[in-house]
Amino acid sequence: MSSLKGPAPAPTNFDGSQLRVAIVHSRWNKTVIDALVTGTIAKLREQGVKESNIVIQSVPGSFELPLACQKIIAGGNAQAGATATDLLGGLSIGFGANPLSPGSRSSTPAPAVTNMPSQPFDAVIAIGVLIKGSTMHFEYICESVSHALMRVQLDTGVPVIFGVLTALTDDQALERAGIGRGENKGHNHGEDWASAAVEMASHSRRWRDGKF
Ligand code: RBF
Repeated sequence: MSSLKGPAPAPTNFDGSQLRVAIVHSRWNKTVIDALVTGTIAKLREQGVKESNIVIQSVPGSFELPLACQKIIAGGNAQAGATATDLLGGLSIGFGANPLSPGSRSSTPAPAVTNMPSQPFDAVIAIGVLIKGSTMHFEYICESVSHALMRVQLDTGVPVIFGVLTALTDDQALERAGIGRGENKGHNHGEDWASAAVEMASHSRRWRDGKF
């Protein structure tokens, strides 16, 4: 019998071929992190996201994830803006330049833009693994990180996928990464996060354009 838990499949298949996605992961509990990141990348690729459009960054622990997501989104927007300016070949319309007269363009030649990222991030996937220990850190970090990641996505308007496992035991964490030690290997939740990223990024583009 299929499980009651987990996401139902999306009503349509989403095409990730035009999307740019960032993965930011913490380095605490690295065995589990590595499996989750691998599962996430594999599923993104399966959904058509180009390797060159997947950016991976790491931070020490989960507590660092929200700020990293915020900065990465801002950096992606800045890159996209810079690329747009470069495409204009440094055209300057203002003091000292008459855009109507030939040869009045800035003397800076347009740099080759082929390797420049030309679009902001369509989604960011934040991956961390919190395992309950004997201190209150678990509760504090879980609470603040989940609230802060929500804030980042609402403040920026860019989908931030909640890829933070909050496990009571090591075995729980391993099973949620599909590498359980027992008979039950579990399921790699990274795959679901990749699908959520592609779906939310696709919806966001459509909704932004008023297409429902
Ligand atoms: N970071 C995690 O990503 N997962 C953890 O399970 C985790 N447990 C921690 C337990 C303690 C007692 C402390 C002090 C930190 C822990 N961190 C954990 C690191 C935390 O997210 C952050 O990187 C550091 O507190 C530095 O800001």
